[in-house]
Amino acid sequence: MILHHWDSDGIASAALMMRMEENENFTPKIGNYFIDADDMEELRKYDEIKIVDMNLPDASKLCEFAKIWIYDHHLATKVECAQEHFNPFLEGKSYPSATLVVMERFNLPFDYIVALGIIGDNGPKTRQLKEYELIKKLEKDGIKFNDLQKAVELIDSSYKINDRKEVTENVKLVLNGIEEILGNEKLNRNVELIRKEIEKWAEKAEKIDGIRILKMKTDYNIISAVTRKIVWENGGTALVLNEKKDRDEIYLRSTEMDVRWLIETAKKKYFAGGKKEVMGVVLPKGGGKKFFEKILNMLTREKVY
Ligand SMILES: [Mn+2]
Repeated sequence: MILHHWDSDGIASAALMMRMEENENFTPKIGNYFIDADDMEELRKYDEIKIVDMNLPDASKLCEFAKIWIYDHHLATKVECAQEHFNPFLEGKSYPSATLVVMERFNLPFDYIVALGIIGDNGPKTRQLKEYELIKKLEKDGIKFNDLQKAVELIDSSYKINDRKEVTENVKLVLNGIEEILGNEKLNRNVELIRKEIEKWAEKAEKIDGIRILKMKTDYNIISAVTRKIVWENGGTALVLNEKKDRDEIYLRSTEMDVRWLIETAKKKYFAGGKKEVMGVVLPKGGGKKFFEKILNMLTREKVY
């Protein structure tokens, strides 16, 4: 069994594994960076699990019933019970994608699948990476950077519309080549739906005390894209709440302040992460509103503006 992240890098890394050895594949419930009880139940059926592009805090629990192998590039600490934990980060080296880790470990050639992982995790910043040279060399085989970017958008559309089954099916699609991905009608329809949904919500943002705020309700995984659109178009700070069927989400992005202190505050109670200019928080259903008001209060009361 190959257990992989739901984004392009995870799907492409699973595809590289699958090309070496036919296997089944599995992604955790979208949004869960851990194995919940249902997923654990399903995984218990397998006695060999290869984990790619995920740093699971509970990976060692899998060792109770399976042999595990891990190929990853996230910040991690060594999982001692694994047959192999290959992550250059354990030696202090940062890799731009898990596909590069799998490529290096198994002496694979640099191809479009490896490139999809890099572009998926790094977006337009890919142009600044040393691997960009290798991606440009793929052009002689008719594989253009623009097409790879478009393919990543199509592959990522499956998790954005929250379709877990489609995410796992995309692993085989990736193995069929770039043309197959670009020509996939379902994925192209997804991209259009997502674009409209992002637009619909982003224009509803209101400015209160210098902050653009938005409360939305969508099961699409687009809160980061909606927040980014609000900030890119207006500058400043945007705070967004999304109430989903099974959980609440809060996202904050700012061009004018360092939000890391807020991440630390959020981490005390919820699953939170981010960097200097962004924070994402996942909260239990119904818990979002109160914390949203609390953040808004802290931002305005502390007169950051
Ligand atoms: Mn990755």
